[in-house]
Amino acid sequence: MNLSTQYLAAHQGHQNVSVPQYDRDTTGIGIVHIGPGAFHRAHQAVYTEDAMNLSGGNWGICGVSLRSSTARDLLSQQDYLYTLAILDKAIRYQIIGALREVLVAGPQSDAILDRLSAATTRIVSLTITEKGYCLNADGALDLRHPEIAADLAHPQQPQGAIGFLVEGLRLRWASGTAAFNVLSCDNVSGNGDKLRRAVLDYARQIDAGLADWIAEQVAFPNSMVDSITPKTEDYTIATVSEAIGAQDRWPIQREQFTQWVIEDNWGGERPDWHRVGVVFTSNVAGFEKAKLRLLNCLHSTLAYAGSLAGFNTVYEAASDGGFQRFISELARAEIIGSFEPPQELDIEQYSRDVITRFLNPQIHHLLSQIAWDGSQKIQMRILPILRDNLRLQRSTQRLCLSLASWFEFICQALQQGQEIVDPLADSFTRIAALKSPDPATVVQGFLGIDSVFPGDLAHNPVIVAQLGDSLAALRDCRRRGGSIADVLGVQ
Ligand code: CS2
Repeated sequence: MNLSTQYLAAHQGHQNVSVPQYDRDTTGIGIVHIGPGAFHRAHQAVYTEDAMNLSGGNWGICGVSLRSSTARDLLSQQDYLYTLAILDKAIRYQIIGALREVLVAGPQSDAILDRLSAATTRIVSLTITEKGYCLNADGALDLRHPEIAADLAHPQQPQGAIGFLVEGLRLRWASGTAAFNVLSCDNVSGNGDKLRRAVLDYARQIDAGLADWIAEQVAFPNSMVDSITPKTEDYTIATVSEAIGAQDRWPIQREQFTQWVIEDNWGGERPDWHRVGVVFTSNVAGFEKAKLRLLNCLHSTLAYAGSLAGFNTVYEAASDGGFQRFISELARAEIIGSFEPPQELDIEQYSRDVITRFLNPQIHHLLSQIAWDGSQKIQMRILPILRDNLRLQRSTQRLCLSLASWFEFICQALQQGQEIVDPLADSFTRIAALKSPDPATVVQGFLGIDSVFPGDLAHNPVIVAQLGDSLAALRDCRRRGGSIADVLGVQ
């Protein structure tokens, strides 16, 4: 039996498989989500599902895929239902019905614009990853970015997220339809503020009046999102389909922990997210810094240093004594204290809880997945901490070792001709310095990438020296066949 609407009726009340409690057939679409990948389907869509289970409402989701048709091709065969497997001591399964359709940019761009301009659409949310914002190192829209330049040349046939947002809003402006609100759900600090600035910069290139209308009418709340969501693997499909008694072509697996903090600075309709655990607050910044710095920075550290040490998953790397001590020390000595945490957060406990989450044996989280897009992620996860620690005259040694492990990760991939998943992959191959045997030359090669490293860091003598020493130590360790724990300084 395939997972389908028919399955739901047969499984109402199944003890280990929960199903939608609202009538999907009479529930309208109220949200367009750009980037319906694993994280969206494990996080925002689940909060929306839970809100509709409790309070109903026309909050069905239209997913918009900008590049791949996989989500549509697989999920359309099962009425867009999918299983969320919550991997805790006891695994729990929830069939999610909130996603109602997926449209693919290009062949279905007209339908996407129809959905974006429909009055029934009140929220447009996004998980397009750091690179989807097309920002430069200063956090402003890069008007020369190929995607932005292409959309500005043909603004009514957009291909990118920013282009679709602005064209959708332009159509509403032109037809006198109220604006939708925009909710960024990416690991980008000040994600709503940055997206608002990018959308206004883009709109101003088209029509100043449109930009003014957007500035006045559209809210772009900041938000922090969190739930460890490893990508779906073949065994996930097999075990979930077995557990629910139906073939699910694309289930999602996730840890039990989930958190969504949204800035409470907007009116307009929204699902009853506040009734299902979403926190609305004026201080999102503290929560997002805690998460980006105490979870994502440690994730990236394990992704690069752990891969260099031969580990494959977060669990393997975090279970290694030397690595566990290093990331705990990194958090204690160089991350906690680099920012003002929310008053309601016990930051030391939060930091310990993050490492406990990394040690969940049920979660098979590949370091290679976390390693993607390093040139974008380090700008959100490592560089801001370096800047704050320099300003506060705090230690930066461990952070530089983390950053140097990314350098070495890229250098080894270049040497071995391995695929590098990063928007700057081609640029790396063209920077001769990255192939140098001299660590200081390699460091200069990376720091010279001005779309990643702003001048204040790239020319800071302390940072340059610490990066050079760290890279030299990593390479010396590799030459000696030693343990990277020696380099991490914690046996
Ligand atoms: C991870 C994040 O892939 C990555 O870069 O660090 O996806 C991480 O799993 C989530 O932010 C956790 O909320």
